[in-house]
Amino acid sequence: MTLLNILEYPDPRLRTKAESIESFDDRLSSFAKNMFKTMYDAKGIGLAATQVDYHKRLIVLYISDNQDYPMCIINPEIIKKAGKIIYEEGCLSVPGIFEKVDRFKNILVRYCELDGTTVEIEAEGLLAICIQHEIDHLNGKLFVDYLSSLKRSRLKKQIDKLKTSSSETVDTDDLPQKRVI
Ligand code: K1U
Ligand code: ZN
Repeated sequence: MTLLNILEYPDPRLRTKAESIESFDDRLSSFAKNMFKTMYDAKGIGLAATQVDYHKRLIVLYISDNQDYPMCIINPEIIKKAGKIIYEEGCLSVPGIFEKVDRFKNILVRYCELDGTTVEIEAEGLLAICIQHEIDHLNGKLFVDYLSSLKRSRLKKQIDKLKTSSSETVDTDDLPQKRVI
């Protein structure tokens, strides 16, 4: 299994609209395994293929308090939605930032499983929030797009600050090296 690289905001590749999956073969299963490994390693509860620069409609999820098994969701479609819920969301592509977003509370989702079977599930709470967040990724949308322009520009400064402070950590390769003679 391979650990995949997660793209970070504002990488323009995160804005790509993913295409439907047509072949349900061994290559797809092995890609899904790599997605699960990457999600677990990053301590996320979801991951969309777009985030690892693969522009096909596949999502992996593991929400332990809701659906106690890993889910691979291919070509998802929301066919019913109701209610409203506000939740402070995070995103593996926008590390360190958490913001409140409005979502539908209950959704009915139709999707394909890894073997190509079409299924429907009713989702609510965190599962519904996470599915909507991941479908947005497949459409090139990020949770920060829901924020006001003022909040977004504040966020941009916050991200730049986080990046500067992480690049200021001392690289020991730059220090004088002790030579044994
Ligand atoms: O798509 C992603 O970037 C994954 C994202 C999913 C998500 C979390 C919370 C609300 C909406 C969507 C994450 O897993 S962020 C990781 C995280 O910080 C978290 C983990 C458990 C519960 C809540 C947040
Ligand atoms: Zn995300």
